[in-house]
Amino acid sequence: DKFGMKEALSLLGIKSENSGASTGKNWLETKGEQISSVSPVDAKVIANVKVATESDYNLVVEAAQEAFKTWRLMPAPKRGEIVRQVGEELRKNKEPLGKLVSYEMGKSYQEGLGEVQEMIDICDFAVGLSRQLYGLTMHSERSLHRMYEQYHPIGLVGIISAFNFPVAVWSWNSALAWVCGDVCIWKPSEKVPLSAIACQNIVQKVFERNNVPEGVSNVIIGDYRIGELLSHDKRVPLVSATGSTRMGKLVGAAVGARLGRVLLELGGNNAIIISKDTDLEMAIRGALFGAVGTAGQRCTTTRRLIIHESIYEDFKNKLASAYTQLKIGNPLDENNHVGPLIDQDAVQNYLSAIEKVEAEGGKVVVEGGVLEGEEFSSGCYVKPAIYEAQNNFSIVQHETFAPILYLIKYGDIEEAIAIHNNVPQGLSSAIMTNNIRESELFLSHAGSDCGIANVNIGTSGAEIGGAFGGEKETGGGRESGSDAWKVYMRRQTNTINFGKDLPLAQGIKFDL
Ligand code: UN1
Repeated sequence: DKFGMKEALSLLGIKSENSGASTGKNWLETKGEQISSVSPVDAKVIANVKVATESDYNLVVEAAQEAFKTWRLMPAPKRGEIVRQVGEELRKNKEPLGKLVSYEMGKSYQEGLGEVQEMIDICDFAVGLSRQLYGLTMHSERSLHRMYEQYHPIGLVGIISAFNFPVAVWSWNSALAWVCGDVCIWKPSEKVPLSAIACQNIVQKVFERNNVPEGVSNVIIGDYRIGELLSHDKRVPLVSATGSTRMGKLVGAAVGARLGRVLLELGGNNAIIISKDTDLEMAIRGALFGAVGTAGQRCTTTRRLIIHESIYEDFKNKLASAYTQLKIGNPLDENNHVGPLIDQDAVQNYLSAIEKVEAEGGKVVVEGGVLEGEEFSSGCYVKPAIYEAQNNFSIVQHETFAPILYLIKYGDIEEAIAIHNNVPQGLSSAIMTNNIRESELFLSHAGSDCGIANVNIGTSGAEIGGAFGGEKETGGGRESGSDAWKVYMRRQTNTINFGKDLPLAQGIKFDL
């Protein structure tokens, strides 16, 4: 236990056997099967969880419905004050929670800490927001009338989160939803249940001090069946789902069929255009972190580099030599850059993508492979790989959640942008250039079609202050900063007559 994991688990209230459903202080006697959280770092069982059944799910939804009746009546700035305290509690728990995220998910400890920092930041953001949540005032066309709009809480918010950001993505949703007056039901990925249990325990400390009722923060652990229950449930007006495009299409269809609201944050196929007018050192660093950070398991991971032909060979060689410096191994050891993939299935997907790119005619630049030896005994450690490819290869059009980077050559900037946009996904994008014509074109309406477009920054590592999400098969949703809060509220237009007549709008006369 040289990384102090036992202590971290005990600080976070993780036991060896855990319940898979909670309404706050209350952890239910869940009736489902027992699952184990196995660390991809060393294949050890961290702890067990008894997952939730449909009847457990219903108990949670009923508690949430009850809680909403009182939570929505608390003034928003008071809810903000409670979220402020959640941020404080997260600051106190940053190291143990970052460590658990690193151990349970496999990302580096630094990235685990970074993820908790995103949670702290969104809490700060939500506190300020709690005194805003602005609607507009309009001028009525009728005399002695007033017209304005209000944002009211929408109700129960289902949050389906992915394994790769086990804690931050939930907090982007829950911190905003809470200040908006909503109550949350969180279905974390069953690959990382303990990180969710830890978050619930942290929040509960604050909620208990502030007499927040049971049912404002709920966790429900289980497989896709819990996601299906949430998606079909009319009692849940908003479902926010982060994960694969395949999952998002199912959630979107089910919620759409009942005309509920979705916030979808799905796959990316993010590229960086490397112009001939680029600062090579900066471009290499941006591409390197984007492609191998979190072992290629961010939705914002750089998957394609579109490189100008005049610098192509030079860039390729420099990047390949940077790859030889990468240290792969236990992510809790701060000397390592790249940890394991989440599980054996992910390793299989990685291997099959390599097979496919080779079969389609891709040329290897940096060879991949699964690492062997004692340090890698979980079988989840893979070498980041680089291939020269064509954008229209079917494997290049597809998001493989692993560190495989495709290099594509271009001639002029219009061609680069066309290649860039020619994928089904539209999350994050970047151009590395010192040429203002190119960068402005890239950011223009004829440029990148993604929800995020950066200049001289890689594709990953977005700040929480902006709206996060993307277009096309990425699902169209926006989470986190800017005015993303609006999706968690229902808008009401109010018109008030304070005169003695009843004039009709549009000048209609209706006299008896
Ligand atoms: C994700 O991979 O689902 O922009 C979220 C980033 C992080 C969030 C990624 N701030 O890379």
